[in-house]
Amino acid sequence: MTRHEALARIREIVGPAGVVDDPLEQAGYLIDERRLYQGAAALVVRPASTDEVSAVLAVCHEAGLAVVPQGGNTGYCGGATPDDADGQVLLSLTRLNRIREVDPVGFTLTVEAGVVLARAQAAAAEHELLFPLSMGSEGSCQVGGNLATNAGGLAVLKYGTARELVLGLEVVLPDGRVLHGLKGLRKDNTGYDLKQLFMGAEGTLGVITAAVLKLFPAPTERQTAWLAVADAAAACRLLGAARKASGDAVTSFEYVTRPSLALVLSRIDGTSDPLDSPYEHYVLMEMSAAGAEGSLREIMEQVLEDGMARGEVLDGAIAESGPQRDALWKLRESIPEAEKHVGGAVKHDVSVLISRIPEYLALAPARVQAVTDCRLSIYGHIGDGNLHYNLLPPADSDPEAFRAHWGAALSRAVHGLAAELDGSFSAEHGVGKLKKDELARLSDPVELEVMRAVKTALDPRGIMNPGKLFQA
Ligand code: FAD
Ligand code: 2HG
Ligand code: ZN
Repeated sequence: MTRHEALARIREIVGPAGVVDDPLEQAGYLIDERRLYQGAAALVVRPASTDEVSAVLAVCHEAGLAVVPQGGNTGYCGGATPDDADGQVLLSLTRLNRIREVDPVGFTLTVEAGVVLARAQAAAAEHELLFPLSMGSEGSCQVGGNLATNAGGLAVLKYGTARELVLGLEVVLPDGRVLHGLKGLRKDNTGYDLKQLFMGAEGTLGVITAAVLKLFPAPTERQTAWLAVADAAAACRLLGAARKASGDAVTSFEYVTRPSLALVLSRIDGTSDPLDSPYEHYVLMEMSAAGAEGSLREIMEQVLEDGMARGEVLDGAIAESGPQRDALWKLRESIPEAEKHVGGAVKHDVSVLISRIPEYLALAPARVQAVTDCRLSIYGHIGDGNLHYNLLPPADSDPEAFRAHWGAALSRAVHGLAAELDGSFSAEHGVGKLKKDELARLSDPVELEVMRAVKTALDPRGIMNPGKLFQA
């Protein structure tokens, strides 16, 4: 089948509603969230069912046409953007957006890949249940994209990353065959756990079309506190104490440094410092529980009092209402937007053992300043050992020139230190195009060989998202 014939056949499969021809409409699919990559496509298709995805992939497989899956296009590593050679098929999952089933007895939710994360959360909430995956992009990212990147976010400490929330997966393989894995069993030891291969694979092994997700009782009480802490080591100790004292009710434990908070306060409307004086280190701690009305408040207060007595907590404010809680979360969740206002951010997403966070933070400034002068914006999910060690251009420099000139060397320094401390250079955002050289540089060679073997076994023609994850 020629390329021309294949593209015509794909048009027939999805029909006119399944093709985006208008250049203006196409544009949004061809550039990534961070505006780091601009691509082109032979065709932008939006199949409406698993059968259509399967038929499209069968044609692409036969014709040797590359396929780039795309969910909400909020990814940070350019994984959902085609290359600029005009030869790849951009396959958007947006129309696979049905909630297939909520099972309030088994606590599961079956959704198609294109369901926006916030909609999946709302579908669970209708049954007084919780789908706990949560992140700043939840209004646009899709469940399929979350699973393909094994997303993290704001409640990993309690509920795990995306892959830990999945009981079953439906996947279209590169040749069009469908792996029907939606039984949703809690126990099933019948050989390899194949679904795990596709989560975190960033679209390089197949297209996720649906998933059975785990639900939990919806919390009936939340306590949220904004705390000034002595330093990162104090924050880590406080985390352990809070987990023990609350019977593991700590759902989020987010670290924010003063420069990141200052950015938010100066750039984001409607924000204000909850504390009277400025401090260098903050923690946003949230505890939540189902069915234990009233008791968490006392526990939170006791944890803060004990933390103050040990000198870990310097000051703090506990939210007294829903709006106050939202205001505290806005301070944390607006940091990426505030960084966007500055421009030129060289962003990182490293992880180390929680106990090594202080060591990482002590060593990193000298490593980056040895590359070039820059401003630090450090925050992240320290409850998961995950830091966003973001570097901003000096006040007087051109943001884009800063990133273009220094970005790669700064990232090598930040990632290299994570590797030295036995950590990861990509904790939750994935690899995509942006970090594939780092995967080659920093991964164990045996690990890489096994990954390539899996890739070759499942996608022998290399049509799934080429140029992502692996160097050519
Ligand atoms: P896309 O960007 O469309 O795609 C991401 C990758 O998955 C690509 O490689 C793509 O090819 C592949 N893919 C997409 N759908 C499928 C599918 N159905 N089958 C196979 N492959 C597929 N991430 C976090 O982990 N934690 C955070 O806290 C967080 N906060 C964020 C806050 C903001 C403001 C923004 C803009 C982003 C944030 N992100 C965060 C990054 C991003 O939202 C996540 O990586 C998210 O999981 C991507 O989902 P998506 O649907 O947008 O995927
Ligand atoms: C977050 O934790 C996201 O807010 C985005 O993962 C981090 O923008 C960033 O660097
Ligand atoms: Zn994050």
